[in-house]
Amino acid sequence: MAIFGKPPAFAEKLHVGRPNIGNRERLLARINDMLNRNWLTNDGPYVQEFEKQMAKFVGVRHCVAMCNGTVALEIAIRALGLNGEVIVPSFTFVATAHALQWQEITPVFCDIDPLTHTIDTAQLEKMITPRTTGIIGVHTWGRACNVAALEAIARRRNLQILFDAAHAFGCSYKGKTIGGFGRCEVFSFHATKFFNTFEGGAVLTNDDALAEKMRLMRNFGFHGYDNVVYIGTNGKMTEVCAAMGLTSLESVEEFVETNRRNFRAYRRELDGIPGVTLMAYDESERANYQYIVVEVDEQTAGLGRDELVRVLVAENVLARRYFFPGCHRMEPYRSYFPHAALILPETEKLCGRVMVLPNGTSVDERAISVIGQVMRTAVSNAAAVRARLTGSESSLPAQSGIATRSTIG
Ligand code: T4K
Repeated sequence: MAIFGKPPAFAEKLHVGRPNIGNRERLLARINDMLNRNWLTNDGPYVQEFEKQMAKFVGVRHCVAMCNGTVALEIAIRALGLNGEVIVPSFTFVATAHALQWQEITPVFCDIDPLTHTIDTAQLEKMITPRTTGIIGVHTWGRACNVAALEAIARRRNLQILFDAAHAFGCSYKGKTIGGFGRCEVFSFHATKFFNTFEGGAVLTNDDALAEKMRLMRNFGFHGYDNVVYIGTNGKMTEVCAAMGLTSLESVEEFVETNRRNFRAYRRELDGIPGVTLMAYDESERANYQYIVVEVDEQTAGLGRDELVRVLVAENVLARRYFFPGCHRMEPYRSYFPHAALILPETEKLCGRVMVLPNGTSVDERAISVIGQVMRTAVSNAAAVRARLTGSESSLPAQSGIATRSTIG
């Protein structure tokens, strides 16, 4: 093992979130056409085509393409008129919370169900106050949250409900493609997503008026040349991003198939490693299998998640601790709600156990087999690994974004 001075298992770094690139010739041909047309952004023909195809793929009336998932969330939140407090899970990428706080709306952090990693609907009900105006459910890892329960609560308590579906493109809930639930759903097409438009995002909705409002808001609120009717921003998707999106769409089934094959290989390779559990996907639903999510039980494995991540990083496998340490432990939320951890026990537990392994077209079954062997060997030799790591803090390669719990507080 590399931590004992051997060469790393991989000469090149293996990343979580390596982009999938579709057919390069098709993409370059589209970019050439775009340059010939001299139309680069502002609701160009590729964006319009992308929106049409996306709406059809998901089976909703409207797709409003945006420059990224975060701005798409911000625009959806503003268009729905949210204010005061909005309930979100703390176990999510910080963009979900920031999209609210950016508009001076307070994200109220709710715990998760430890089995699904999505918002705990029982706790959520108790967090509703007179200031609450909405709920953002997050389909974490592409596995749908309890949409039926959330929609029922929203109806009963007169709240707006939208979904952060950043991970869930191509996934289903009760057999229906994610994208059409709640008032609207927000996708991210960032480079690290299995389906990407370089940077990009979209809001999907069946609500005609809401779609129209978001279209205006993403273009500074302009309605016609000289007439501004809303506070708006620049949320437009560019033509080159839409060209990438159209090209990615042509390969989407292939990307899913690669992810699924890799997921099954991981399932084989990690099987029976004590204390190491691979998150399952519900085979009765459609999934994109993007995230290879592993939980580490330190008692059983003899090693904690952070130790296992360090072992993998030394082998050039850049496993990530998504979503460590939880939004409630990041600024400004940590200062706003210093005691939030007390009501987020499951989030706290998961943030200390979870890691994500590389997937997508840049890994294959051979690489996965080696990753599995590294993890199995580490756990089989837990005591020696721990002793080595304890004695050699500074000799391990650093990974950006890796900090220990004690440095976070
Ligand atoms: N809601 C949720 C639930 C989300 O997960 C996200 C984004 C959003 C909302 C917001 O959507 P966007 O505004 O991003 O569209 C990454 C992504 O930047 C972010 O999109 C994603 N979630 C999040 C889960 O992961 P980082 O900070 O971990 O990215 P970074 O730069 O460390 O990249 C990850 C790995 O990918 C690296 O090891 C290198 C590799 N990589 C990355 C890029 C950009 C490449 O190999 N090539 C590349 O071009 O956030």
